[in-house]
Amino acid sequence: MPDTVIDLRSDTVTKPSPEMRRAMSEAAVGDDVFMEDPSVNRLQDRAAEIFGKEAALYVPSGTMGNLISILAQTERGQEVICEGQGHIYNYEMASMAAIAGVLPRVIETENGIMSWDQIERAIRPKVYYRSQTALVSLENTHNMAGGTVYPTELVDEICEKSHERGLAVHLDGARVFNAATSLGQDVGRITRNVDSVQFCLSKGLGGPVGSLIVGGRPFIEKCRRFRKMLGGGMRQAGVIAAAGLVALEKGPGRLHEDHEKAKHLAERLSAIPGLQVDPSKVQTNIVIYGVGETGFDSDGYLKELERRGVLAVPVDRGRVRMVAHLDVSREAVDKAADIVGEMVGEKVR
Ligand code: TLP
Repeated sequence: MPDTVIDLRSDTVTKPSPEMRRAMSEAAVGDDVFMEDPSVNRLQDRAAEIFGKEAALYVPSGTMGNLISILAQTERGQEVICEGQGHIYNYEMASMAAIAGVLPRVIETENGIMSWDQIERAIRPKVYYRSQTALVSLENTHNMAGGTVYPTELVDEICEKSHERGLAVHLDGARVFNAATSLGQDVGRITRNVDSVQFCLSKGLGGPVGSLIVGGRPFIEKCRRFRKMLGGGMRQAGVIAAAGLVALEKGPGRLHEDHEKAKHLAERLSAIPGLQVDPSKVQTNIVIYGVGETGFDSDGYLKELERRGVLAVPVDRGRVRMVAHLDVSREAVDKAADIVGEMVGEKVR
């Protein structure tokens, strides 16, 4: 493998900046299980303020944040409506079933965006011998559909109508700041009507560890108990929260750069014969494209690409994902596109 590797596997691969490292070394800390860590408290207060919600809770990962949000808003034997390509359904170790004891009621879509009509048809009738729908879970941006964005009016409609039916709405907002950037609206607006949000510091925002759950105060207090139950009560977590605070303050303002790099990457890839890429579908920092006509399957394509110094991940047998982030420059994106072009060209020829 060449000396320099261009890592487009995920926006999770970024390393903490010098400013984050400084904040970590200087962080005031305390025991967060006693709720006495000033840095964690500041991070939580700031998150709640930015989202315009009552309270927030720092959790070790997005996966735990989603599970806790489900645990706090469902009972065993109930159902959660979610999308078929969604993270919560495919990449979280079936935790909603294995730990929360709820059944995912899955809606398949092309682009990751569920309509109210689809959701309504998935709601169980209110009869005692049928499992009851408790929660609707949205993903914004939708990762494996290619970083797609929910129109805010649709989120509002889903929330209003779900609430009328007695259902809560959770948002897996791992990349909600990317959604807000793409929409040109602030995160508080686009999440105004959802009951709970999980967002990640460790993705596009560039933080090293953790996510926040944001919502009403009684909900967050319930989440705090479930976090402890799952072993997610951290002690002097201020050391990592301090870096998270830098990510929260500084990260959102530069996400448009990642979106530009992803769009540019998609445009470059679309000029390579054999790849199926539609740059007009790239709304944020994620590019998913087909490699089926190159003569490679995804695994073969990624292995050969890795040998040439570019990393990406598979989506399925015929599609791969590349993600633009803080630690990859526009020049690196161009270089990656050159390498893909050479590799595919040799194969197709
Ligand atoms: N996504 C990761 C992988 O797990 C696929 C990535 O590289 O994109 N919700 C969404 C929408 C996510 O994309 C992820 C991580 C999570 C939740 C989970 O966050 P973590 O990794 O902090 O548990």
